[in-house]
Amino acid sequence: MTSSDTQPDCLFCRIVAGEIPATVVAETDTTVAFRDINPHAPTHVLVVPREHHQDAVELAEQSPGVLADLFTAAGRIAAAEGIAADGYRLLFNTGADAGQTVPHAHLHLLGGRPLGGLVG
Ligand code: D5M
Repeated sequence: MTSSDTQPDCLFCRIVAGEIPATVVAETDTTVAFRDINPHAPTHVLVVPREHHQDAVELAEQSPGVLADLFTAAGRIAAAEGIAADGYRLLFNTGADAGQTVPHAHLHLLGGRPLGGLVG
């Protein structure tokens, strides 16, 4: 799949466009962050690029500055959520074996409890 600004059938493109409701916690020119509908931690926010890219690697190849923007946004949200001092997890699932279910790059921000080891 190649990227474009938006994909009409993409769930997260539709959330970015305001066509599907979500609990948005932060927005920038390049990113939108909203609460995960199936949270795995007290804070579980998805930070997504406004542009459509199917995964983090494609985003890195095509818009590295926007990839950096996702991390900057996540750090600000962690601070706003009050979890920055205790720590939090940032992760991208990439592809089917990782459990990526939405083919629009999204950075998971998880925190608010001890998260344990990396492998689930
Ligand atoms: O993560 C995809 C995540 O997207 C998963 O944790 C559920 C979440 N999700 C799915 N639909 C919605 C809506 N409509 N709002 C908010 N969050 C949503 P993955 O890494 O692809 O497994």
